[in-house]
Amino acid sequence: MDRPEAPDPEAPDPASGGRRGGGRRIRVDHPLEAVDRRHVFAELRAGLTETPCRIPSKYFYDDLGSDLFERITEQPEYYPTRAEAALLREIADDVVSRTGARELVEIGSGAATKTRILLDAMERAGQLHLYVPMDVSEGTVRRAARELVERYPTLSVHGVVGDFMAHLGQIPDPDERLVIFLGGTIGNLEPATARSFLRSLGSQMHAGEHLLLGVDRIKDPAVLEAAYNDAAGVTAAFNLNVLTVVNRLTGSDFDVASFRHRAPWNAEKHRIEMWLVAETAQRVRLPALELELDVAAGEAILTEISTKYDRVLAASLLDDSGFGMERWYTGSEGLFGLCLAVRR
Ligand code: AVJ
Repeated sequence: MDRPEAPDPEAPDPASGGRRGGGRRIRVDHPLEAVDRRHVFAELRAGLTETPCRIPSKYFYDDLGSDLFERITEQPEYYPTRAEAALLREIADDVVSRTGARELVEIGSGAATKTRILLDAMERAGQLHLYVPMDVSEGTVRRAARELVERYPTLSVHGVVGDFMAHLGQIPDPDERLVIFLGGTIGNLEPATARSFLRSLGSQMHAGEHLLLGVDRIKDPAVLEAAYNDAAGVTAAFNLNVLTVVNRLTGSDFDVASFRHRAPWNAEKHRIEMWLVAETAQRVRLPALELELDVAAGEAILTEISTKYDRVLAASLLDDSGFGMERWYTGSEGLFGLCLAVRR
C-alpha cells in the first residue's frame, strides 16, 4: 500500500531492510516494501473479476482508513472495541498468570490501545520484556512503538509492517510468547481462510504456547446492524475510502461519489457484510490491472465480511486449526468473546 509518510528523521539503513529509531528499544521491519506490486494487482484483479465483485478488506487500512477505523471505535453504536477492552480488564491478570508470557506478539495491532491492558498486567507480574506489533500501516506501528517504550521502561518493541497473512514468518523468535489477535478481525476472513490462517500461525508457535483470540458474539441483528451503520456515517466513509485506495494503487477511476454503503446481517453465514452499491451504471477503467469493469446500477461490491461467533463455533474453529480452547471468557457484559487457546 502507499504510505505517504513524512521522512523518518532517524534514517533507515536501507541495506538492513529494518529501520531503527527511538534508541535501542525500537525496531521496525518493513518486509512489505520488498513485495512485488504485481502481487497487489493480481489480488485486486482476482477479487474484482469474481461474482459478486470483491475488494480484500486489508485495502481499507491506508493512513486515512486507519484513522477512520479509530473513529468508528468511538461511535456509540460500535460496541465491540469497548466491550473487548472491558473484558480484557476483567481477565488480563488471569491470562498473564496462566500463560506466563514475557513476550506479546500482536497480529493486526492498530493503535495498540487495548494492548496496554495486557502490557499493564505483564508489568504487574514482572514479566514485561518484548512487544511485537504487526500491522499493515507503518505510521500506526511506529506511533505505537514510540508511545509504548516511553510508557514501559522495561519494554522493547520490535514492529513488523505487513500483511499478516503473508508475513507470519517475520515474527521474531520465541521467548515465552503470547500471541494475541483481537478485535474480532478473524471474523473478516472466510471460514476456510480463517482456518488456514490459524493453522499457519500455529505452525510458527511451539506446542504449549498460547493464543488469545477475540471474536464478536452472535446477538440481536438490530444491535449488529447498528454497529456497522453508525448515524454519523463514519463506517460509510471508511467503506467508501477503499475505492479511493484502489484508485490510487491502480490508477483506476471508480466514481466514489456514486457508491452507497450497505451493511446487512447475513443470518445464514452469521456475519455482517459490507457492500458498496453503485447507484448509477458505469464503466471503470483499471489500467494497472489491464481491466475494464462494467458496473450496472444497483450492482454491489463486497468489501468486508465480519463473522460473529458463539462458543461452539469458536471452539470448532480453533480445534480445526490445531489449537485447544482453554478458556472462553465473555465477562459481565456478554457482548464479546475472548478465547484463550493453547497450541497442541
Ligand atoms: C475490528 C476489523 C474486525 O469487522 O468489526 C468495523 C472492522 N468494519 N466497522 C469489524 C470494521 C466496519 C472490524 N474489525
